[in-house]
Amino acid sequence: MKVVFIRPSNPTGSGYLRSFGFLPVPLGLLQLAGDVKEAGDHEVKIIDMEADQMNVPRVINETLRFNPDIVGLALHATAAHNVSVSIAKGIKEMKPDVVTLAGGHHATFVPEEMLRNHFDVVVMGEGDETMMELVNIVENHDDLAKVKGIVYRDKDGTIKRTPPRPLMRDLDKLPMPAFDLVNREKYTFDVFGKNETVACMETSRGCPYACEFCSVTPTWGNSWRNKSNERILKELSEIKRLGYSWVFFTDDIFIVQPNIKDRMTLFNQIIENGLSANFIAQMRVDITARNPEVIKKASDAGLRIAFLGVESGDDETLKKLHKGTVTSLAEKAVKVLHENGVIVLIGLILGAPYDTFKKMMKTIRFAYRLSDLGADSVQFSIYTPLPGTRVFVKALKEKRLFTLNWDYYDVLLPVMKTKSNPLLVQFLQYYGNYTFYLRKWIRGKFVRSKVPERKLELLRRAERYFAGKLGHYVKEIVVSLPAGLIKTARLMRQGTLPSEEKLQELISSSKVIVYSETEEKRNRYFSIDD
Ligand code: B12
Ligand code: SF4
Repeated sequence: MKVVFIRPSNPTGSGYLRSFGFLPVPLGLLQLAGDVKEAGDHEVKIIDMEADQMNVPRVINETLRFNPDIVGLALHATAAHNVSVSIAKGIKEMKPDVVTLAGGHHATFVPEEMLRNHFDVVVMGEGDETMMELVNIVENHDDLAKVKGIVYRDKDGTIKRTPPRPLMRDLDKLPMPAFDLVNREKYTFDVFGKNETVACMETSRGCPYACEFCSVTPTWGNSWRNKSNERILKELSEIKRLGYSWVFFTDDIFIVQPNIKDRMTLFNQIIENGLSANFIAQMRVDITARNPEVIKKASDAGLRIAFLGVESGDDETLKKLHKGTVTSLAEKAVKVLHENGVIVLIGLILGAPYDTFKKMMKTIRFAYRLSDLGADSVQFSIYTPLPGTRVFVKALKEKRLFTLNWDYYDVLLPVMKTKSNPLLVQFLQYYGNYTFYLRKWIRGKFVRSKVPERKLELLRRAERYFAGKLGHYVKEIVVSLPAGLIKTARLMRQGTLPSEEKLQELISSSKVIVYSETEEKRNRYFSIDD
């Protein structure tokens, strides 16, 4: 079989690429390619729309040139929905016998919509074992009903769901990701220099928490699984051999309570085996704040950037978000990371249904406070009800959504009615982002004597990059902000509501927690705050 996997880009592209020149390898697709190769004698190609700055016709042409039997698109990001549909449509028109597949966080929760729009099969949640089976079933013209964990269109046109596939218990059984299918030089991290390249690696899957806005828990279940340290070291040495200078650990939470001891061992083993690289990881503030010795060891092993999901500067809001942390822990976490020479990127959310102007300003001021404690960079996102989450179901039931055009669900535009005016939320998002850096610059905190040496060197490199991008930032403020405000104002006026039938379909597809086998567990997850 000939299989093409595609990473689509969304209309606004990746915010990280625009701001930091950060584009990591498409790990999900490399993993799936590894899976397919393990499943049999199949040929695989990866097309990365983002890395190659491709438009839809070029993606279609390039796909067809390979003459594939199966084409799979990764729909993590909700905002990549429409682009993916256009790609599938173009491919199907030219080659109707191709089997089109969709997978990833978004596709999992809107399978009917995908199947009505030029996709033949949607793979729910974890795709590895499903993909290994699927490729052979398609090759043998066998019955799709035999494959667990998919939604597909039957020959008579009806939509069928097969029983859920249990999660893989042993992640060490995963084949190695097929890094040979991509060109390292395309995966860059320009903020630190032109030759910096970024690989991705997952050491675990899932998250034991259940923040109300996040689609990770519904996608992977409320469970957390990890690879053994031996397997992690094997993958790391392969990545090092390939010459990547940065490794982005894609784990939702890189250190969770049950694996603290294992992580300490891992960091020691990385040091002993000379496998240190520049590491980037996503962390919880509570675990970081409470385990400074682990952070020190992580930094010694190579942790250079930590993304902290701080979310809010208001404790009451954090409670409502079901974050399970408090602001004092965020302060401590930033300090611990900073003191250990780690660059700190903080993520904050504005525009939750219960956010008021006062609370949002409190969050912005909290970002300043964290900046004074050592936070280096900020990302203000707009609270977005993503398919699969309970806030999406709630917003649908309460008819709060302005639009179901997925292009707008890029976490940068307000898409629902809340207590605050969406235009204000959007303005504050820009205001928060830009004043954070302006303030830093004016106060001269960017490069200062108290910054640990490990971090200072990277910050100096970043400074040069940002200086070169001043034009881009001015354009963002002068062009993107007014354009965004106009777009939002139009959306608010339209306020298109889906038909009752569509509404019910979205609610029931979104309420499927892929790996929560019992009805009772599912109901418990969705009844929080109902
Ligand atoms: C790495 C990462 C990025 C990277 C690279 C993204 C990429 N497309 O490869 C960067 C930094 C560029 C990025 C950008 C963005 N991201 Co991001 N990102 C992640 C992250 C942390 C890890 C993804 C990953 O590599 N996982 C490991 C691999 C092995 O798993 P996987 O990719 O999920 O694949 C498995 C299954 O999902 C499934 N599968 C996936 N695709 C397919 C396709 C087929 C055909 C099949 C059969 C199966 C299948 O099988 C795979 C193997 O089991 C996830 C969170 C997470 N932990 O998943 C967020 C996440 C995917 N990102 C998210 C968001 C919002 C964004 C941005 C919109 C942010 C922004 N405003 O800029 C952009 C969108 C960019 C884009 N065009 O896609 C959200 C998506 C939520 C949503 N429904 O929209 C997530 C879930 C984070 C979150 N908790 O909210 N992201
Ligand atoms: S936001 Fe982070 S901690 Fe919360 S559920 Fe998602 S991945 Fe887990």
